[in-house]
Amino acid sequence: MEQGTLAGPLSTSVANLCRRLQPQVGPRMAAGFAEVLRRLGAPLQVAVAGRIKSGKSTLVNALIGRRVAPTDVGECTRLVTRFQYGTVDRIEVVMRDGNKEVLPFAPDGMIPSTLGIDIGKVSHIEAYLTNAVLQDMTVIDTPGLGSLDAASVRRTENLLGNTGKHRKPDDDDDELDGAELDDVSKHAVAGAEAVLYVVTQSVRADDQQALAAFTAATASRDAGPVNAIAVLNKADTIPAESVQGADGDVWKAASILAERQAATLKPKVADVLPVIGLLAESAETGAFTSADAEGLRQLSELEDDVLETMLLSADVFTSWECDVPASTRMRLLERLDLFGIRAGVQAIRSDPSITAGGLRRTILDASGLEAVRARLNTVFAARADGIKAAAALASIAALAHAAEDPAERNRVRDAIEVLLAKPEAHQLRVLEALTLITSGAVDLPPDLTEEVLRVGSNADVRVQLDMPDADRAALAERALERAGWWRSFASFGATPAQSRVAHVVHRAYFLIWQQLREGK
Ligand SMILES: Nc1nc2c(ncn2[C@@H]2O[C@H](COP(=O)(O)OP(=O)(O)OP(=O)(O)O)[C@@H](O)[C@H]2O)c(=O)[nH]1
Ligand SMILES: [Mg+2]
Repeated sequence: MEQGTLAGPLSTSVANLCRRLQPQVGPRMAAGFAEVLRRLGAPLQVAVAGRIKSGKSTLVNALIGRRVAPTDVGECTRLVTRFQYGTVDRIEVVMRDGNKEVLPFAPDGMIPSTLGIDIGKVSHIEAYLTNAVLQDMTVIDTPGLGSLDAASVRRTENLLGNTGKHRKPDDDDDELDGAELDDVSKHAVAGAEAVLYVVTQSVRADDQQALAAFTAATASRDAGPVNAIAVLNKADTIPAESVQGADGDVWKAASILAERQAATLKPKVADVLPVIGLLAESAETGAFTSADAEGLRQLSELEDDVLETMLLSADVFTSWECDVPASTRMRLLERLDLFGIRAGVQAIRSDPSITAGGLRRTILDASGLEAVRARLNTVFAARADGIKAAAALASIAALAHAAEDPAERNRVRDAIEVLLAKPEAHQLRVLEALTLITSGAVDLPPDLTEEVLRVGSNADVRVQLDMPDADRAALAERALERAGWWRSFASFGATPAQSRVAHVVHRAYFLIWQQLREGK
């Protein structure tokens, strides 16, 4: 069993609760607690979800910094694959009966696109990689929602917790031997904790449904913008001319469409970031090589109108008669597509001395990946403690619900009550308040909204109080002043809904003040 570090004080309290109760409950629930403990110690579980062929696996590769998830074709795109940190690279195929089979990587370092195992018997794939990014985040690649293949949809829905009612144990499931988790419990502890939701140009009605199902099933009941981030992928394929106000600029067009989609997806996600996964993948995984840079250089030497004609379509680009070898062009097309090729050529023309590394950087900048990464860090990392603890508490509550012994059930419920009264549980209230605000369920003036988001989604006191250079005394003074302000707003100025949020903000400031005063 892997021993990880806990995300923060609340996760620690929940872990202590599990350890304390474990000897007092039956073997089945004790096994459930063991699983909850294991998950609490693991990095945040981020599922990359979205419609079929929206570019999920491509983004997964970009985030991990290695081309390891198969894209395009092959049966593995129909399986859930969990990419997690390990000290050696290893692929395990987990069978539905619980058995595991170790699989070698394909010669190109990827997960083989065909397993050589009856896929109907496969539950999912666990890939252990040494990549440092995975120390903070387990990335889960999922088969596309909306794919025609019912089995892969079921796998994804199980992962996202979207099974609606509790599933009956499958006929071919092994007999329970008491210490094993039954299907209900397994499901209760298996859901993803956060989601990176990938959409392309048009959001369809069932995308909304899928997202709603995810949020309903995760962690805290009203989770949403707190643990979901959305990206508008394949921004390069948007015909800029068709978007009003874009002035023919692809990135501008993507931003306009992304904003429009954010309005559609609200309140499920706070906003939608445009991204070009393909460019991100090529830049971050080393797929873009100096040979590709050389190919771009050759292209940049072509006559302007020739190049313009070639860049009209992929067909023309590859079939046109010119000095740049067709195989070079095919490679470039695969790694950069037309938009990336154009961006690369432009970069060379405006700075002929640019190196292959400089071009890689240009491509990365053009991909929009850095903004996605920054968002993942601020949103997920800062809230990991609350998100993980909430998920764990939901699992514990589900385990209690499934318990046959009423005394056992009550013991667990009482312990949860006690825990929720502790100061560190305040985070859960904060997450809830953030959700109320970002979803628009509670309306506040813009400056107050900003203040709530600042206090709620940062871990650094100086950032929370918006006083980057202040000393401890000044910080404490500000915290106390804001605590007082929010308390009187809660009592006098606010509507009942606002008041609920205001009480949480008041307490957040109060706890900050207390912490500053105690010199922690
Ligand atoms: N032009 C362009 N193509 C992209 C982009 N991202 C991915 N693609 C291409 O889209 C195709 C599908 O990408 P995948 O990453 O396999 O998509 P997926 O969502 O994982 O697909 P499934 O797992 O089968 O649902 C591949 O050919 C990618 O190269 C992008 O940003 N721009
Ligand atoms: Mg895929």
